[in-house]
Amino acid sequence: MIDKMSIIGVPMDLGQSRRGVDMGPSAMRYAGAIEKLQSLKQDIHDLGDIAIERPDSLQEQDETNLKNLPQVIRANEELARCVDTEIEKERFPLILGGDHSIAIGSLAGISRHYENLGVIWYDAHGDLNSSETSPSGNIHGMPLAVSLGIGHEKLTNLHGHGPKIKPENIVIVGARSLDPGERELIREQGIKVFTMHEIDRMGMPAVMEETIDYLTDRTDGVHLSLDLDGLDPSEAPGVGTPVIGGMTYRESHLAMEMLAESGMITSAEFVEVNPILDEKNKTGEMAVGLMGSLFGEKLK
Ligand code: NNH
Ligand code: MN
Ligand code: MN
Ligand code: MN
Repeated sequence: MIDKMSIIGVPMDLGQSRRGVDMGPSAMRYAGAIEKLQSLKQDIHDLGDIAIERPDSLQEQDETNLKNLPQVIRANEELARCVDTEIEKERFPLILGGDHSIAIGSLAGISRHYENLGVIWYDAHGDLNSSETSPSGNIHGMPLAVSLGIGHEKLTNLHGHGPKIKPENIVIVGARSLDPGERELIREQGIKVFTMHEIDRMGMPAVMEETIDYLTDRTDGVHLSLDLDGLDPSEAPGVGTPVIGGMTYRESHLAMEMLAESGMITSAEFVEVNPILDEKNKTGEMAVGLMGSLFGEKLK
């Protein structure tokens, strides 16, 4: 794994409807993210947070079914530029969200550097909606589809290129809430998905082994996009769209340790931490614990 790391906070809550997830970067910093990473890596640059606009509260929702589209585009353009520059400098970008719409910018910046970028989407949801299929109009339910080239042209072509990724280079882990349009897309495009059913049946070790084997053969870099709502809300309550029946903290920990051993992860983001909905920053602390495992923390 690349040893030099740059941390980029994205205090964005415009990709969904519940306030508070804009404080995610602060919550993870407060839980000791930077200190944890400094204990594991030699060269850490904390680039602080990207400036995010406020939504125009007087503006009517337009007919596109894409909430706060102009602001989401501008924030993601800025993030894409920033991520791109850090990779140019051979630094590992670690992005702290923010709602999951920021994956649009992360992947836009990262994917310029890879022929076959792999993506592990650790999430209760597929985030494969478009304005046509979205039940909510929330852009945080769309970033994976956008990165595949499906959706509004200003999103799919962000940072001047697209599609960013190929369907066969994606693995979704932990899905348990997929909308009808998302299921159709998964079937159509042959996307590899480990739902909670497979995790229960095979166990997390086998799921991660298969994920790692699958991606090793076909990719030249792998981005981990970890949505904290992938974890069970009884353990990680500080998320905007909790779905019961999720992965445990221990399972997630093991998944991160196996990824660390594989050495395959070349960029990562931790998103959807909402401290307003949390219990004493428990979810922020879990995010930091998972970062520790992902970046090689050892128990002995
Ligand atoms: N699928 C729903 C939607 O598109 C919910 C998405 N919410 C998420 N995704 N938190 O990770 O609105
Ligand atoms: Mn330095
Ligand atoms: Mn998500
Ligand atoms: Mn989710």
